[in-house]
Amino acid sequence: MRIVVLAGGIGGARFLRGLKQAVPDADITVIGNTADDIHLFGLKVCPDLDTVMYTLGGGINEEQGWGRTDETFHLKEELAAYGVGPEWFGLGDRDFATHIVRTQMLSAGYPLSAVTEALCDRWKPGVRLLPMSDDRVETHVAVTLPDSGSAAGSGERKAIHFQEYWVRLRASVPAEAVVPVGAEQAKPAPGVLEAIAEADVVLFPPSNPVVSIGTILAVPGIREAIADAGVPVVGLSPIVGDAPVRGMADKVLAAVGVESTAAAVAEHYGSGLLDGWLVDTVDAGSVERVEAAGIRCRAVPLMMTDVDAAAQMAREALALAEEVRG
Ligand code: FO1
Repeated sequence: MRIVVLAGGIGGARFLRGLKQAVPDADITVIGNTADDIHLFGLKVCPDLDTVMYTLGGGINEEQGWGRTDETFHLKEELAAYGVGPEWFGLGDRDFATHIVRTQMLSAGYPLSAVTEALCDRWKPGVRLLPMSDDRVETHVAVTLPDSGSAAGSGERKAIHFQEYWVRLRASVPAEAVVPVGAEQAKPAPGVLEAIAEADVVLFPPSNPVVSIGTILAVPGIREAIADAGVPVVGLSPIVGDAPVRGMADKVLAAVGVESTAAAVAEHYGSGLLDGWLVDTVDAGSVERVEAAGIRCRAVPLMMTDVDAAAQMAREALALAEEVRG
């Protein structure tokens, strides 16, 4: 079975680990979000690709869900001693090596897709990991910073990098707009459209519908390829009991005018894209609303407490795919 999965960071990576356990013989292609990518200290950092690669390759910091296990922060401390930041983004020594190799290869002219393949040679994630695009796409968030009452510029509206919104501000101010800068001009990375065309099923894990899956779908050609593939497309709700399972998805959902409920996220994707949708058992009451929108819906446990739980979610998603296939 050929499965294509659109993935953001932690939610996508943990779901993929379950999917691999559920169907060890499946041929899995992951289309990873790269709009969270950021240039820091002259290096290109790809948080979502790395989170998938480290999680499936056994190198992830399990508690955080991002970054490396057994990490140290000497380099960051040395940079801070020179007054070189940002101090709010936690890059560890082991993780730095990945960004150095990636940046060297990019500087030598390799596209991000080839660099990702080279990095995966080491980590052997057991899936084919493709960036959504080799072109630069960067999510910016429009915010009005709180009026500090002092300096000029306080209370100003500005666009900031997604990581600054997510990590430095911890989404503490409303996201007024979320813009995947560069998406309109971006092309799908080599292999992306081919993988979709050859897939037996496409899955949307419980990743952020706006800044993860939303940005992948914003790359021209990807949404159309999925809608036209003629295979079941099944998603899993990242919202359980009207709140995000992890992260702050509700903040960015508000920016695109979508309420933070499992049913509203399904409607946001729409029946033109989605054939099946899994909600958590606590949201069983929303099954009818989703089905009224033309999307087959089932309520099953959606908390990825461990790999077995994630594997069971993957089995449910594949069972729903078979059901809609008819
Ligand atoms: N998330 C944090 O909350 N704080 C951090 O300092 C941080 C650093 C970081 C470094 C490398 C990396 O691959 C991911 C990192 N993340 C961090 C996670 C990341 O910011 C986001 O969770 C994802 O971009 C959202 O998918």
